[in-house]
Amino acid sequence: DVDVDKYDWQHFFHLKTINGWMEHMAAKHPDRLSVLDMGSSTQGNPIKGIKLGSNPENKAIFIESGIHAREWIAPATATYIINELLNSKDKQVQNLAKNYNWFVFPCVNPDGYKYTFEHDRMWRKNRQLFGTCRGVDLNRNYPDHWNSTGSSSDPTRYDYAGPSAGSELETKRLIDFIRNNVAKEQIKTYISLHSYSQMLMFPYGYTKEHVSNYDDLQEFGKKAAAAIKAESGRDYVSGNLYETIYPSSGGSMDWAHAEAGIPIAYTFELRGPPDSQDLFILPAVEIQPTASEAFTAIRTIVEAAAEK
Ligand code: ING
Ligand code: ZN
Repeated sequence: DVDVDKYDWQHFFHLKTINGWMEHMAAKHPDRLSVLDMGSSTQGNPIKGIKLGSNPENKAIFIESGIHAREWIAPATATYIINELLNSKDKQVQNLAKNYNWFVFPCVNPDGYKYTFEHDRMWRKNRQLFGTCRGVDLNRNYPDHWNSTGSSSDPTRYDYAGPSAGSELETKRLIDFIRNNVAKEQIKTYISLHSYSQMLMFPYGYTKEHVSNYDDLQEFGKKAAAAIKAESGRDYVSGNLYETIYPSSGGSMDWAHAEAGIPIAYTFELRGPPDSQDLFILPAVEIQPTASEAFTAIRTIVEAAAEK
C-alpha cells in the first residue's frame, strides 16, 4: 500500500508513506541510517524519525517538523534534508553528513497530520478530546513559561496551550527523547520547521529579553538569510521570535534552549504560496526550492557555529 519508490519532492505524502520511506532508506543504507521511534501519539500513531551517522565523537543536530499539522511543507523539507545528507554529490554536504550525527523527526504530530489528509486540510493542533472539541497546540504546550503569553486556555482555540504544561503525549515523547539523548549524543543544535513567513527565529518566544548567546544566534541567522538570498533571491528575516513574529510561550524551541540546554535553537518559518488566501497550502512545485533554501540555512548555521 505504501509505494516508497515513488517518494519524491514534487508531491506531499501521507504519514504512512513518509514513515515507509524512512524505513526503506534505512534498509538501503543500514551502515549510515537507522529508524527511531519516540513512541506513540494520543491516537496510537508512531512518532518516527531517523538517526544519520553513528560516530560517537560527533556533535549532533536535531530537526523536528510537523508539530503543526497543516504546514505540509515542513515534513517535506525534513525528508528532503535526510535525502540530501544521504545522497548529495556535494563535498560540503558529504562532510556535514560525516562530521555530525543528525536526528530528523518529520511528523511529531502524526494524528494531526493524518487528519489534514483525511478530514480537514487546515487542522493545526493534535487530536486530543476536550468535551465537544479537540486539540492542543503542541507548540504552546512545552513546560517553559507555559501559557504566559500568546496562547489560550480555551480548548476551542487554535492556540490552546493544553490543560497543563507538557500535558500532551506528543510533547512528553519529544521531551523524553531529548532528555535521554541531549548529553549522550551531544545535541548542540535544535531546528523546528514551520510555515509560512520566511523567517529564521531564535529564542525566546515568551519574552523580549535576550538569550545569553543572542549575538551569535543573530549573526548565524543573518548569514543564513544572506545565503538564502544568494541562492533563490528570497528575503528571510532573522531575529528573536518574540520581536520578529509575535510573543508566544510554550514553544518547543524555548524549551529546547532554556530547559534542555541546547545552545543553538531556531524556528524556521518557510515559504507560503505566491498569491493565495490559504497561506498554508503551498503548491507542490515549491517543495524543492523551499526545502533547498531551508537546508542551505541549516548548513550555514552549522558551519558558522563550528567556526566559533
Ligand atoms: N508559527 C509559530 C507558532 O507556533 C512560533 C511561531 C514558533 C511560536 C515557536 C512559538 C514558538 O505560532 C507558526 N506559523 O506556526
Ligand atoms: Zn507552525
